[in-house]
Amino acid sequence: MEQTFIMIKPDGVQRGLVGEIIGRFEKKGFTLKGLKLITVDRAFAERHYSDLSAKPFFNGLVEYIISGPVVAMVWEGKNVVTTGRKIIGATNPADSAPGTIRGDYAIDIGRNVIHGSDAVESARKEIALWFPEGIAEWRSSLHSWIY
Ligand code: RTP
Repeated sequence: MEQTFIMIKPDGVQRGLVGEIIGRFEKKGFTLKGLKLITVDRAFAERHYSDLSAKPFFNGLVEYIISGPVVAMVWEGKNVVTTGRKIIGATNPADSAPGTIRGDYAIDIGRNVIHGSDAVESARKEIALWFPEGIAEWRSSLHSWIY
């Protein structure tokens, strides 16, 4: 089953949006496979965003991500990468539709509350980076009500 890496950024944690965001993924029917509250250092944040190192906003982005604890998660389900990005909404909250997380809770691209992997391959890399200890194995009778 497909997995994605979802991170509630420091602004989302400080603003008390953790429960709301987890609830949206849970109620959709996705399965929570990894979860931790963690403050990362500069080297780790730079590694996570290494693809963006040439961007003019890179330093500000790294400062933002290391500014407080984040909630790192692995969610599992059919098409969870693409559907997760839809639940999150467009990168710039000015373009995010109402009903999406960023559309409902963010205003500025530099404080857009949440990250979600953009492809199955990047999800695999991000899960390996953030959860080197591995993720939960659990059986659920829920699946037969969703698939
Ligand atoms: P994310 O990785 O956080 O899910 O975001 P994304 O794929 O939707 O967007 P991406 O282009 O990968 O950018 C990563 C994060 O960088 C910040 N950003 N700031 N012009 C700016 O100031 C700017 N552009 C992007 C955002 O926090 C974005 O989520």
